[in-house]
Amino acid sequence: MRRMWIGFVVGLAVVALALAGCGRDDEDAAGTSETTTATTAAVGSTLSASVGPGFEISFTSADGADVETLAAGTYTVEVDDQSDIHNFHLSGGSVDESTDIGGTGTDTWELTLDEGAYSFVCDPHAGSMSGSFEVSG
Ligand SMILES: [Cu+2]
Repeated sequence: MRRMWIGFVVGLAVVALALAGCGRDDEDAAGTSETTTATTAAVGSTLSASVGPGFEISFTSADGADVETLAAGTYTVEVDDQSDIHNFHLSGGSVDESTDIGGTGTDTWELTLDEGAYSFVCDPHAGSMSGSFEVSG
């Protein structure tokens, strides 16, 4: 009877260790994917603002990752408006820059970003084409 009880306890311990191991692997995988989908960029660097040709809008750093946070400072923003039904409209702090809805083409904005919340949007499709990032002081 005592021998069966010990076997049961050892069995439980093995199952618990296996579950704990799986949990750690999942966390590692999630942490790795986060670093590739969100980023910050150095002050003074060039960022890319893009809209179209489909219903896509993005604000990315040089490595192609979505910008989530920036330090306050001046940045160069290369804008690529690829559609005559969309625009790229960036606002926050003292910044309020926009491309024409009916126009297409590239532009370069030199922007000084102060601390605060910023958002970018396609005005005609604000419900489905938008994003945001934070600038820290
Ligand atoms: Cu649009």
